Amino acid sequence: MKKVALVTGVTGQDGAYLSEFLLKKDYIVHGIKRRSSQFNTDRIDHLYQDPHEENRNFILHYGDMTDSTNLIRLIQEIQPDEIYNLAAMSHVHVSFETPEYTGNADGLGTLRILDAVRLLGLEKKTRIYQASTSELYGKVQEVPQSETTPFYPRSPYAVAKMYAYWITVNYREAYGMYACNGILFNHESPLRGETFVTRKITRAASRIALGLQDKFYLGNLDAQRDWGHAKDYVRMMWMILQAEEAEDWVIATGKTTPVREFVRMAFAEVGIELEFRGEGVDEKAYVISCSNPDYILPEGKEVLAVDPKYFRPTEVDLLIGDATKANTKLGWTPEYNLKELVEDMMKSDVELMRKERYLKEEGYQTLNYFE
Ligand code: NDP
Ligand code: GDR
Repeated sequence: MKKVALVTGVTGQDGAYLSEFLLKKDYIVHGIKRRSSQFNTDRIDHLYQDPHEENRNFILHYGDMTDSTNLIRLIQEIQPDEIYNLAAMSHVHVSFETPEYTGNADGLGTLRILDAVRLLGLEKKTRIYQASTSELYGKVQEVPQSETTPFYPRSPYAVAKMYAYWITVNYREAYGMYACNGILFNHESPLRGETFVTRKITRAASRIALGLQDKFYLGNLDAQRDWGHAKDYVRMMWMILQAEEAEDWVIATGKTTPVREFVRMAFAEVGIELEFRGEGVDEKAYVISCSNPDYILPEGKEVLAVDPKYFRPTEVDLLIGDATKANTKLGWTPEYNLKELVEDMMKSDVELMRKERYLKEEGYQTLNYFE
């Protein structure tokens, strides 16, 4: 019998990589997508199977984390062996603008999944993975951060995820359910949403190199993140649910890097060396050399400035994870280092932007948003 997985947030970065991973492991994968006014399935279109085909192993359903009856019905129909709860309003800055919705989808949404499994009597059948986050650590209490580090969330997103974390632990303890938190540190990829900082940087670096854009703006360049590759992290989600005991796990690379350094590394991939001058809101980055003949930028050109609108009301300054438990108990180690991650993202974005430049040259309207 094939194992059956249900993936919420299937249209997101992790949902796409996880679905690919599970399909390779011969699972039947059900995904929950939201009804939006346009298709939002770009990341999983290559997995799509016509609903008229027989014996499909990738099946999409409409649903929403704010709709209990929908979730109960889907879980009843699908009877999953494993649920990966990845759906969330996942942008930390946006959560300050939509705090109530974020609490509903990210916090209560997790309760809805857990309670549906309990109500349907699937406690002993269905294993649940909850997408917890290093944002729980928030204001620095300890470095590096491990499973025993106290939480101090610093955004409506992180507070909602803290509820989700504890309700997962509570359902495990109260009802003997196999429910686990993966406390994942930042993970990125060519599929990363365009408004998270790494993708914003790799898109802008590619666009600037190809002459599609003059400069770009970021917020806090001093923030430090422990960045890994999403492909390595979805593998670990699956490993977590195969472990004998249901537990909570930190997944991280153990190395941290400032946003400024990520910018430098991205531009270096297209042969552009940058120098940062000024401090705080006056900090800017300038081209000091351009070694790639395909991308000619004049020396001294300003390519990056700080815009305080990207500052958060409360910031998380430093994240660095200690994944010793996952390394030793589950044998997990990441395959990608930061340099390889930046290379992968830049390669993909340069290719995308070449297409965009071609379309623009042919007179077509292209998508320009930089939030
Ligand atoms: P994305 O933002 O790329 O994807 C989020 C997914 O959730 C999308 O499929 C989105 O659908 C869906 N979604 C949002 N709101 C709802 C809702 N109300 N009902 C149903 N679906 C909804 O996130 P990632 O793939 O990067 O992250 C996956 C999970 O892991 C998230 O929970 C995130 O908070 C968490 N996480 C991520 C980390 C990271 O570094 N990437 C680190 C730690 C945790 P749509 O496509 O329609 O918008
Ligand atoms: P984060 O990721 O908040 O860590 O949450 P993001 O890439 O948004 O920010 C990382 C850091 O970069 C700083 N920054 C900017 N961020 C954005 N988005 N845009 C900017 O212009 C900018 N300039 C500087 C931020 O202030 C921050 O310090 C991600 C999400 O995937 C969450 O869902 C997940 O839980 C955590 O990672 C772990």
